[in-house]
Amino acid sequence: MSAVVISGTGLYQPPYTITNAELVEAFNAYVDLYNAEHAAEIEAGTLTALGHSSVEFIEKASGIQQRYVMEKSGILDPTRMYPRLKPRGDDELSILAEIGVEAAKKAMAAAGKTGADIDAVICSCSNLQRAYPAIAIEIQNAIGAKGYGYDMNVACSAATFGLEQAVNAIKSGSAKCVLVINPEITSGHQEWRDRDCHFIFGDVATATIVERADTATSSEQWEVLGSKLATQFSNNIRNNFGYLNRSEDSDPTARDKTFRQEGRKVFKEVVPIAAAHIESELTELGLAATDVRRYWLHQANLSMNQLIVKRLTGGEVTPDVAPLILDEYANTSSAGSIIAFHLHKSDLASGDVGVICSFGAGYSVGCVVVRKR
Ligand code: CO8
Repeated sequence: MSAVVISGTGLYQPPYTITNAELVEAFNAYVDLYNAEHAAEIEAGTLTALGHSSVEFIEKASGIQQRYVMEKSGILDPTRMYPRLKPRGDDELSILAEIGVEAAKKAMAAAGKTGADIDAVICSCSNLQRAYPAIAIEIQNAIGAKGYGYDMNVACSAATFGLEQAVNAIKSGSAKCVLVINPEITSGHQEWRDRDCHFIFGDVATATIVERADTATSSEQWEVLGSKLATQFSNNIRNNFGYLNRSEDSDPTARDKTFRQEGRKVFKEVVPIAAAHIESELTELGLAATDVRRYWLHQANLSMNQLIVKRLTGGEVTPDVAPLILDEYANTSSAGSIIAFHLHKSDLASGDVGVICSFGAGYSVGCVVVRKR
């Protein structure tokens, strides 16, 4: 059996940025409006006044400086606080497929492939736009790929889980060249009115080409040495939006229908899970954490990533060992570790080993160990 390689990656970056200063200004205007509107209840003690957000808090707690979004005027409108996206007809490419196609084109160019070379498309992300038809099948059609396509969702770990499915499809012979896409329009399901999380997410799309080594022709190839996936149920990151909301007669705009989390608990519980998970996969492959030249980690929180790598290597955690992209992109859910891999892999030498690792809601954790050819 031929080895399996990652032969190309691609990144689509949305057209708008929102800085922390812009975000906080809009959020604080929303808070002032809310508190003024509910002044009587707040005065009577039946409602708690909302507090202002601050740029200093966001930067210190998360490391995030800005985020990219598909549309910003709606998010920054204190009377709205979510994006304004134009509805599209059934005969138009849907927005999630569109950004997936843009990332896919770049990944295919990097891998030296055309749509006709692709025989499986996996769209793996946190926030799928609709129930069916699968976004992956729409993308398969748009790029002229053969074979089959399907959607999957493992929240922030969707990319590494998707990569393992791609590797397995190639190993089993059900595909020869797989396109894995992670289109994330997190702004649609982010709760921009909640101070605890309004700064966390950004929009983006990434794409990865996984194929048999004996068909790969690109100048940069990464052999997949192994991968490991794990899940452990937790309610600490949850979103109850879903197809039964109507039948349950529940309010579609209620707080539980967008992203919510117990951030502190997530931080504390996921750091040891992720570190132990990476270590166990490296051990199975006969590698030590210090043999790893670079860690491309999920991008949720700067301190979280530093702690994970520190636990693993015991050494100093420099951006060279664990590159940071969340300062510019924020948390892009499944796409974060792939953005880090895409932007910070070319300087490594042949033979260097790296780990792509994601972690998040579920809980879910996935790692893919790669070696540059
Ligand atoms: N401005 C000022 N003060 C604030 C703000 C703010 N914006 N937010 C909170 N505070 C206050 C709090 O109220 C609290 O006050 P008090 O001490 O009086 O109670 C104080 O600041 C400290 O708050 P926290 O304890 O919440 O602050 P932390 O230091 O823990 O930082 C973080 C918060 C940054 C959220 C941090 O906990 C964190 O990064 N945790 C890890 C989160 C994580 O990795 N989550 C992964 C989720 S993503 C995922 O799995 C995919 C989901 C699908 C994507 C959906 C897209 C929409």
